[in-house]
Amino acid sequence: MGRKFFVGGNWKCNGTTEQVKNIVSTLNGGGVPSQDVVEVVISPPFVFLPLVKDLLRPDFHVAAQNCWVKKGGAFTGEVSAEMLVNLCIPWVIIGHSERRLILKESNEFVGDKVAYALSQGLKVIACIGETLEQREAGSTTEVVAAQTKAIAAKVSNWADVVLAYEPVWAIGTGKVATPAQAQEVHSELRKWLQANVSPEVAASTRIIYGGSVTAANCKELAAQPDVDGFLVGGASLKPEFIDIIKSAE
Ligand code: G2H
Repeated sequence: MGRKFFVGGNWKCNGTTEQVKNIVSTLNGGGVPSQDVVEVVISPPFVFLPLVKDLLRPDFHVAAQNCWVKKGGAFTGEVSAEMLVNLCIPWVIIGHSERRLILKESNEFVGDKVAYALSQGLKVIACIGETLEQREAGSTTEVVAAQTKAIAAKVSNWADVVLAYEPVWAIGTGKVATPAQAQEVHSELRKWLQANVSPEVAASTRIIYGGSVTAANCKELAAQPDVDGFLVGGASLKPEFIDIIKSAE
């Protein structure tokens, strides 16, 4: 089974109502390949999710950038998976490095979150990736394997999981991984899934790349056999996001 190209736009903590309307209007006017060729998911901050969902073209979908690890209740400031389901938000990003590093989310906590979100019917973009220090120490494969293992330990159905490899040193820095660097890690991850989950899951799970993806570098990255799409931050707020979607072709 072929893996459909996947492009996510992670707006992070950016935007005003007016800016959101402008970005959505640009996206709605853009000519992109059909849904049979590429799956596009836009992830605005929580507060803008209903607005974006209402205004966005129907062939694009929306994602939250996080959700709580279990059923909602007395957890001030959190948003539960149930609430996202109630608002018909189909996707959620979990384990982004900004949450792992700044908010100290551990591998186990991320694994629990992925499992709970899936159990409620959400689809998950699960993020993994090594820091510069870890890459320079030669432990990239070990680090991403441990992050994936913590997810695999809690998840039995991978059909609704997209794995996003985002090297921390490439995030928002302008230092994109070379196509060969991305391919190497994606290939290692697929081998890990084959050996530790199943050959079917390894063959069908989309592994997307994130970290300073732009219109200028996306084509070469997309041409790598194990790069199944992108999670785009800064460039997803700009018209060039349309060109990144087009790299699916
Ligand atoms: C990585 C990426 C989006 P950027 O965080 O998830 O952001 O493209 O700005 O590096």
